Amino acid sequence: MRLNEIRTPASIKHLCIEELKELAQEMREVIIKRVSLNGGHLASNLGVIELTLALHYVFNSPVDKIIWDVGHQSYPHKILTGRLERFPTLRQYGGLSGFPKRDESPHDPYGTGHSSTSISAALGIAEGRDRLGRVFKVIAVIGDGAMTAGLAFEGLNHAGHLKKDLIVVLNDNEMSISKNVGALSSYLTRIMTCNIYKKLKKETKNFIEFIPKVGGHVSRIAQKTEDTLKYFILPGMLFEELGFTYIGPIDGHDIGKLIDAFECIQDATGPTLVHIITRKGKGYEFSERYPCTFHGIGPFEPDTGESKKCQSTPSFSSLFGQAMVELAERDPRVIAITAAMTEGTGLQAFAKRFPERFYDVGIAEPHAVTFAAGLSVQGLRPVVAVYSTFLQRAYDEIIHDVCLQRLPVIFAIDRSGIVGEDGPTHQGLFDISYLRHIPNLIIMAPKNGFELKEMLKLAINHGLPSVIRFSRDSVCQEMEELCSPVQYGKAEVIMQGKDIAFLAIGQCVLNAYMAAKTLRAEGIEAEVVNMRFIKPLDTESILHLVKRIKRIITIEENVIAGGFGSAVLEYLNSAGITDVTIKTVGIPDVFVEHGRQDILRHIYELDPDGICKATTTLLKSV
Ligand SMILES: Cc1ncc(C[n+]2csc(CCOP(=O)(O)OP(=O)(O)O)c2C)c(N)n1
Repeated sequence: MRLNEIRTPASIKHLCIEELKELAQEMREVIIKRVSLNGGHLASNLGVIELTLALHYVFNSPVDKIIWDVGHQSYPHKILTGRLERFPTLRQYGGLSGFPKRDESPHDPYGTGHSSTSISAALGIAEGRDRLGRVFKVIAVIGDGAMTAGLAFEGLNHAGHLKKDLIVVLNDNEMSISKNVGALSSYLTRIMTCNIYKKLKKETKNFIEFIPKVGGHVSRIAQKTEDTLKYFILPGMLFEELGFTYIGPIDGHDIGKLIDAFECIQDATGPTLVHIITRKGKGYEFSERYPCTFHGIGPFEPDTGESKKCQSTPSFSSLFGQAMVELAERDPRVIAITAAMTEGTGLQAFAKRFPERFYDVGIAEPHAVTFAAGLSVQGLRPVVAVYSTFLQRAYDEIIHDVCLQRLPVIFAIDRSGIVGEDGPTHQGLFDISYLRHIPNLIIMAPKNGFELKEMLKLAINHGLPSVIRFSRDSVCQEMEELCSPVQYGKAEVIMQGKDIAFLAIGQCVLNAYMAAKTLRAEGIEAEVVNMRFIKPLDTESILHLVKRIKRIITIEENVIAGGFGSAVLEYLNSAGITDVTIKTVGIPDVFVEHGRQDILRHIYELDPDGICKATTTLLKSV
């Protein structure tokens, strides 16, 4: 059977192992080709092809619910659940999402994108099922990286207590994006290499025969040996103690073994954890060799694995990484912290140069923040490098552990604004709104690499909780050339004008500047102000400005509600200034879908065209 004949997962149920293996090969080719064209999460998907086939072979989606943690590894699942034809549109605007999405298919019972939600969600679904007397299976598939988060442990803890019928598949490839870290990761490695396991594996044809509580003949054998086994076999004791029946480790690329395991446990009672071992990037030499590079990748040449992107100017992330190394050379108090995003946040060079001052805490953003707070109590200057969307997890820690105590923790918030193809779970469009109202916090946004470094310096020296917010983009050469000293709480005028003023922050300064240049050719003189500080707002400059210019457009890549534009409006209102017309350009009250950044910026009128249009409308209206 060919892949394109599969309309529903039920079609694979009559296939033999050999046919499933052929299908696996075909799925690999389809995924490699598509990701090489569209970009996406390659290595994680290649690692779960056999698992996905085995799950769909044994369980009956969509009646049975499969929840993919993070969801970045759901491409094989999408292909098997009727989305092969749409697969060429993967991650493109209007096309298939790169993550499971409830409104995309009934086979996606739960949307994911952020890590470590699957166990809690699966437990909730299982509890809801039982309350309503429904009958189906619930399976959460979670990676060893995602398992490092507190949320995953909270789910395990509660599952062991509720004792619901629930299957957790732990997909262990020893990798998060980069090498997995932490005590749990070491524990899982010990399970894999455990001598007792090896011995047992040799002595028994099939380890699954020893699984306790699985019914029938197998169950009887298992029951007898359960007590001895439980305390004899070290693997999985941690999970057993948490109330799970532990099964594994199982070779996650052996479809036959996976099917046997799932068939054995499908009617098991209580929570069951199936521990499978996979290889990240399996079946494509470049992703096997460089799983981290191929975790999430832009378009590449499939024959060579070479990236197709020719980046002429550096990204904000890499400039941040450079600045961190330079500042740490001079100031021994500087510490870098990441929650499993060393590469994404540009911290590789720092990690190499200062391994003893670098912490990858695992996918544990709340812990990263409170850990930083603790370090700062000792007089250190921890910099938490984190994506805007993932910092959402640590809201209370920012307030309670950092700002309330006025601790000098610095947040380097990367991927602020529109991030593009990863879609609504990853857009960084809320940070200004979830941070601006917190007392004691300074919030800055650089327009170029120079300002980014100056702001970092300022934050380190100032000793107050500080945020530096920057986007996923590369810096623009034209902006790089505009460098004036960064002064605390002060804005910078980069183009004088008289008809209208653009108050912009961060990356938006570039588009405001481009729009102002276009408008100038049409005889409209716009003043472009790089606000630099969202908090404290440069009210003095705004006050001066509104005496000269009565029309203002604020521009930000953030939701309008509670954002930077709101801060300007709040100020003008509190100052009793009523003779100024203001338009706030930003994201309305919607979740921004996936698609290229330029397409999304155009749709939300955040590009130079959109700003010109807003200008013309505003000038006409008054
Ligand atoms: C809360 C949160 N923080 C960070 C990320 C970024 N992220 C995506 S996948 C991933 C690693 C996941 O590792 P694992 O669960 O082992 O899956 P694998 O890719 O190895 O299959 C990380 C850190 C995220 N999605 N959510």
